[in-house]
Amino acid sequence: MSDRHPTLLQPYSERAKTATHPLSRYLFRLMDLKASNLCLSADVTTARELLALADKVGPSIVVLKTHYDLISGWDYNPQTGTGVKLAALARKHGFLIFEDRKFVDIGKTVQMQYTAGTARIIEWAHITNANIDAGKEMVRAMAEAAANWKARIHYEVKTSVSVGTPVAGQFEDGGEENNNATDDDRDADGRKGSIVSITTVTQSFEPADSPRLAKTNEHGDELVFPGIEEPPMDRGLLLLAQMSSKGCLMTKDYTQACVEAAREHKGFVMGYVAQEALNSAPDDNFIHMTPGCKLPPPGEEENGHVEGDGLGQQYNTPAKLINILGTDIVIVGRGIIQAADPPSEAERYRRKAWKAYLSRLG
Ligand code: BMP
Repeated sequence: MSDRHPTLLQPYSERAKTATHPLSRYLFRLMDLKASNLCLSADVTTARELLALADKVGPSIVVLKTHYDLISGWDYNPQTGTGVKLAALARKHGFLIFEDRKFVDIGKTVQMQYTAGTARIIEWAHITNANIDAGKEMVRAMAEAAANWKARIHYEVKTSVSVGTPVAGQFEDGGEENNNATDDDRDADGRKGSIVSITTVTQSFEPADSPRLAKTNEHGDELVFPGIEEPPMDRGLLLLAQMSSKGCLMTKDYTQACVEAAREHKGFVMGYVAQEALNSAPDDNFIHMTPGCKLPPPGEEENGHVEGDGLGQQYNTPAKLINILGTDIVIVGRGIIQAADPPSEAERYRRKAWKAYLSRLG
């Protein structure tokens, strides 16, 4: 870590002005507005629990991190499913959604995993992350997929359904729909052959007039967090530069390759999942999100040692991560989820992490 990098002493409101990525600029402003540098890692087991937790803890956080693949009952419906409901809660409480997917594969495969398939992650997650062991080209592939997606969602698909009697041409040339059967095509009852009617789906593209994705969500669609506009439609990537787990095999060279990839793709890479600040070039202003964070129980020495989880996870306190190691957002899972009262525990984490940031500013 470069101890003296200027970003370590800059308020988030200042960093909002110079960050390259539109979503980073937005996130820094949101952090300043909510006085929060807390991300909840919502590692619960059902979609119902996920949504309830997001609604309760939403006021304390700026980012909610998901692992959609450990949630049972995840509803994949792109109009009404779990991603859409989560997006509505994100608007209501003012937080960004970060799907901790840790993409790693050849470029073509990650493009498809990111934008398509069952989960269509790009549609509901503002942020995702990548392990770039597969090489830096993967980042370019994801950036390209995100740019194409953004260009496409400036238009929304308008679907209209009509029921009518088919004419022969519809089956033969597969071309334009035509429900206006002529008298010649019909028998006395207005039917053509043995086919009575057909449902025709017509799709046209219309400009979307709002940056919202979830126009069709009935619950809470109108609720928007006050004090800041909705986030930009840009998607952002965090590079998994360092991990919190014991014996992690990510080398210094790998971390350095992440730093280079971030600089090469500033328009898409917001920053890192890392254990320390990695900004070192004069104009670096990447954001650092850090898992492996836990507080000692209330009443115990605030900066005392925190035991790992026995499965390789290692923990540091918000004070150490933010104030000493210079990261920006702490990611907390079980420290909050397993507390007797998660919303008040989230508030305790928010206060401690924010205090550590203020101490860093001096
Ligand atoms: P917890 O606070 O309960 O230990 O959860 C940490 C979360 O952060 C988990 O979702 C885990 O997958 C994630 N994570 C991590 O712990 N260390 C890393 O280096 C990277 C992660 O994404």
